[in-house]
Amino acid sequence: MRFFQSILISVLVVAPTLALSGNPARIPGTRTRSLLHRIPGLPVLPTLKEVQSHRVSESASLNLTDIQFDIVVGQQKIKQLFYFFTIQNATDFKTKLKDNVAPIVTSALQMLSTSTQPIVAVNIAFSQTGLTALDVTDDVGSQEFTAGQFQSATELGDDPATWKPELAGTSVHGVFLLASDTEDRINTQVAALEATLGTSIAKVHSLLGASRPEPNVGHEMFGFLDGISQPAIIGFQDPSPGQAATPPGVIVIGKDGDDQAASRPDWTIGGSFLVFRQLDQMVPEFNKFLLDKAPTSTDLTVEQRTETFGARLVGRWKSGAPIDLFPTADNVTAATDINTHCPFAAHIRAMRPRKGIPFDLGTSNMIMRAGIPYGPEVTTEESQSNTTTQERGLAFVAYQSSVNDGFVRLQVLWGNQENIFGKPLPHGVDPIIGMPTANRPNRWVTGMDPTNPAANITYSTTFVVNRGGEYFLTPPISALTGRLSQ
Ligand code: N7H
Repeated sequence: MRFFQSILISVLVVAPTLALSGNPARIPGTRTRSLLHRIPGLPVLPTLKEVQSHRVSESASLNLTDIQFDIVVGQQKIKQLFYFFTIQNATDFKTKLKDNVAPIVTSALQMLSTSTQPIVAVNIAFSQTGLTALDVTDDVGSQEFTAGQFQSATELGDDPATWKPELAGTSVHGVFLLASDTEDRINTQVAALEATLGTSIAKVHSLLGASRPEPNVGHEMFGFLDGISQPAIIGFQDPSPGQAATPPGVIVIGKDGDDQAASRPDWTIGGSFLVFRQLDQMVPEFNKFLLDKAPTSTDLTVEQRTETFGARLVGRWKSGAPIDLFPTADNVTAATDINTHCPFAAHIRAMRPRKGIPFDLGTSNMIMRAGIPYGPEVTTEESQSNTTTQERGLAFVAYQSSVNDGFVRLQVLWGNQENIFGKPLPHGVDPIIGMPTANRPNRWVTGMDPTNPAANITYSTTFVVNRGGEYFLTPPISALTGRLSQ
């Protein structure tokens, strides 16, 4: 039986390739180098062999040939372009979606081996206005998605004036996510898609993400290793020691763990809600803040004090080592450990409250992060003037089956609010993504000075500024040739 299941999966992987020679949207070629980094400390994906032998996928009945790749691979991409578009001719677009785009959309299964990865991995997702343009009016079970992200910009803590005009509003109908190892290859894929889709769509905005150069591969722009704490999807991957596990339906619509599974339209099963945010990071200003506000200590050099302060704000050292286990200095070799507690206000503890809260959180608020940095490295002039002059930051992407339980809960309740869960020590707001509010224009944190945990650091600067975003539905691949193109 297992033998036949393996054959079935192999056939599903190979069949589209055979059927699609002649598709102008497909760029030819085979891969010898993986599309993904293998970054020590980040969760390891199962191999194609493991999945084909059904060691991990059968219990969750995940159809990995139907799930788009970005939902499960996390933050190990080398380069990724976000290409936002509006649909201009729905009839024409539907035909091309079915005949040309769907066949080149990359599945989760395809990404698990270099030999099955395409030259450029392609995903596609639609906003509510995109579904409406396609005349798909089904209730997909998310008020946030239906309203669009701009509508709740203020509730999220954004200043709508910082949104790029092309993202403000609801004119973005969809987004292509194009991942590869070089920008040239991505550009070739863009040209092929544009030539194929013609005037059925028009580009609204694009953003090229890229992993940072050595020695910062895998690190976000403030310098911290990113993408460490991701939930293991039960049935897809075996959790590594200390890694939290989640039922698949917390991330994938319609699966075990999705509270609304019974009422989801059939065609959405195997999809996920994609939250996109273009988050500019004010790196020189952040570094200056660390220098100015680091708690004083006679035992540490200025550099050690600022490093320690930054680590306590995030909850991890730049290497990824948890501050909880290594409170006084970074420990590069321990960067693969996943910790359980650190300052209450620290970003990772705000985003995943752990010990010290009066109940077990469960798994329903977990998200799968899939972002990538964008923009150039900080220049000498920017460092010297402590002033950002070029846009850089994190193309934040998170997948979940409930935008409300996932991203919105994390940003609005746990990120922006002070003193959630009545923790023993007033702790302040998330120093990385917590936003100022009308009632609390200044942000503040405690727990930064281990010798005086109650000391309150108050500041008015914001180091992360949202330049716009949208809520999308990343449908299962079958919906591209089914409901969405009918
Ligand atoms: Fe965060 N950072 O560099 O400071 N994040 N984040 N994030 N984040 C994490 O575990 C960062 C943002 C989460 O279970 C790490 O991957 C930056 C948003 C969650 O331990 C680092 C930005 C949201 C976790 C950063 C940013 C989240 C997490 C530690 C914006 C959701 C896992 C490494 C520019 C609303 C928590 C790691 C856990 C970890 C940073 C944004 C959520 C270093 C710079 C918007 C759930």
